[in-house]
This record gives sequence, structure tokens and C-alpha cells, in this order.
Amino acid sequence: MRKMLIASVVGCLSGTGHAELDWVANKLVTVAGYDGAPFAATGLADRGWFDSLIIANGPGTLTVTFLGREDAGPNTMTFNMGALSMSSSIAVGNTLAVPITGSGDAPLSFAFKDWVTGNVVANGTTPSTYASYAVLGVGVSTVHPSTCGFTDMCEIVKATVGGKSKTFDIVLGFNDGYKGDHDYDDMVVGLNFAAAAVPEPHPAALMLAGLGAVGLLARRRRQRVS
Ligand SMILES: [Ca+2]
Ligand SMILES: [Ca+2]
Repeated sequence: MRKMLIASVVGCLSGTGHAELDWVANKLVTVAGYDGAPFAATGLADRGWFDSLIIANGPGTLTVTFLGREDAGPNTMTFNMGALSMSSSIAVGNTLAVPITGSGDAPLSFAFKDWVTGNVVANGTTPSTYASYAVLGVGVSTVHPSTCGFTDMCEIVKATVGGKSKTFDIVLGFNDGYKGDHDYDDMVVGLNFAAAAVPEPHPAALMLAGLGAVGLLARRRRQRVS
């Protein structure tokens, strides 16, 4: 009994932070010829939000999962954040963990790079070249809670990776600098954000009540002993 009371008091002192990625949608684009093989949900995406701004409610950890690439004559692509980088030549399902240290809402400092054309596209930018990325699916968002209304969007967010079901906050498709298509399948990544646990204030009265109960138990124990 005493252990339970102490646990409940301690439990009041900490809580899990609010974990999510927000995004500010740019214009809707049609995705032509999406094939991002060998990602399980490919062939279904037919639209996305061009160069939308992705925002983390930091601090926390961003997990980037590689979900596929163009399967015909792919260029080498990377997804970069600071000194960390993920290449499009790795196996589907590989992840990159990126610590987010800022507090409050802040745009993620990522950039896609096409190493053949040299095009670099950063979060929320409108590039001067053909290269760009699009939000292909959204699982969690307070800014656009209803954007999973398209069937294809929902399916791509809840994908199968390595035979296991996996859900992503946001799925991004990068289109390389080649001017012949706009298929957004040249490098596809899934983003998940886990906010760091932060202390939450709790009414002092409840904590005092808990401590009082502990004291009462101790006094009863002393009475039993004596
Ligand atoms: Ca392309
Ligand atoms: Ca392509």
C-alpha cells in the first residue's frame, strides 16, 4: 500500500510530452507515375503537397525511415539533417534517428539532395529548379486533421515495411532534378517524431495529500510496533 502511494505521488511529477509533427501545406500537385519500389504502398499515391513546411514541436527525436526509390535508373539521393545523412542506396526500412534540440515549434532543418544534378531542396523552400519534394501522406497533424481523406494518402501512411505494419506521421517523396517527370518517387521517407518527456506541473494540494497519506501509514506502523 505504501509503495503504491509513493508511486502515485512520483507519477504526478512527470509526464510524456506532446508528440507530433505539424505541417503548413503548399499547393497540391499531381504525382505522375509514382512507383517508389519496393515500398509496399507504392502505385497508389497520385497527389501530394509540394514543398510543404514541416514543423516539430521540439525537443525530441525524429526518426526517418527509408521507404523506397525510383526503380528504373535511379539517381543517388540523400536526406540530410546537419551532419546526419540517409542515402537512397540503403535497404527499405532502415532508419535514421535525429535529435531535435530546439524548444517550441521549429521547422525541421532537412534538405534532400540529388547528387547527379546537384539540386538541393530544403524544408519549405520553393526551388528555382525542377527538383522538389511533396507530402504524400499524413498520419498525425493538428494543422490539417482531415488530409487523410484520400484513400491513397491513408494507405501510404500506414505502410508495410519488412512485412510489418508501420504508421508514419508524414511521408515525403522527393523528385529529382531530371526534367522529364514529376513522380516524387526518387527517394521516399517516412517521418515520425517523439517529443522528449517533460515535467508537467501538478496541483500542490494533491501531492501534499499523498505525502500526508504516507505519513499516516508511517504513524500507524509505529503505533503497531509500540
Ligand atoms: Ca523524377
Ligand atoms: Ca522517378
